[in-house]
Amino acid sequence: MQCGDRRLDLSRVQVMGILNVTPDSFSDGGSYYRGGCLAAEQALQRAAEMVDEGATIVDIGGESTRPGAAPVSVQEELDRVLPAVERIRAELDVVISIDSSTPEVFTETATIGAGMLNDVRALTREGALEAAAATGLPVCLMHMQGNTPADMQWAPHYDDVVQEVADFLTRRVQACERAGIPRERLILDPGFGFGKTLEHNLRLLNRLEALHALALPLLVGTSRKTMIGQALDRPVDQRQAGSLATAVIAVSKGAHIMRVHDVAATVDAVRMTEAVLRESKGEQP
Ligand code: 9MG
Repeated sequence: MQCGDRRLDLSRVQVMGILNVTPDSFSDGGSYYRGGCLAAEQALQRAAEMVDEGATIVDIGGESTRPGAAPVSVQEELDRVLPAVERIRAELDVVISIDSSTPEVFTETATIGAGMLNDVRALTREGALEAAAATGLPVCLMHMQGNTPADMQWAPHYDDVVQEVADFLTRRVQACERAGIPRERLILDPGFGFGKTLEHNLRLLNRLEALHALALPLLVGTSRKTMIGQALDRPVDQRQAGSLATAVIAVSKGAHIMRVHDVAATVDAVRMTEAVLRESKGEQP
């Protein structure tokens, strides 16, 4: 997949490292937001570590998607994200993904070298489809029940979670195509933890193959999420093993990109899973 001037080989699973540049970072063990240049330098350092560990994509987010997180103005989001994108773009050979739903952020970051857009709202904000189309970049469309991270965990309900997620993503793919974003530039994500109970998340992971019916690459983000805390009764700083287990399952069910905090451990888990899968197809280890 062409990501700006860099190419992503989706015939192997790619690991996307999470880089939050928000003051209330979710669970990466430390936010890279300290205001201005210092934040950008720290974001660069963390991104460099993740690239050394095998990440080929870094996902930079300036708006927290944690339930109940305070909304952020467009200017604030730009102020958080742009310096980090500039520094990482100048120093590292990595695809820069922009975790945002904001049209102005798509436009500005694309101008300075972002390689893909990752929108948890699947381009539903006003002007988002048009702005994303104009960047020419690939877009990850994620499913979320409820309109915002603030209200998504309010009694999530589905008659058939897998079917409803697939139907939503199908409608968003169609909306993208109508707006001039071709299928070749789309990646899909069931949105683990976004408006879903533990049971919904486990069902989606078990039935991930069902989303291959849409014939697009799949991105999966389960790293350190509440679903792992609930299944194992573990606080956020003790969820690495559970996260790796979900990565192995996702890869064995055909995920193309894993969005994670623990890059080195995930790369090993993913490569091992791929080796086993290759053997099952009679290929060289
Ligand atoms: C920003 N963000 C947080 N969780 C995510 C997930 O599961 N998928 C994607 N695409 N983005 C996410």
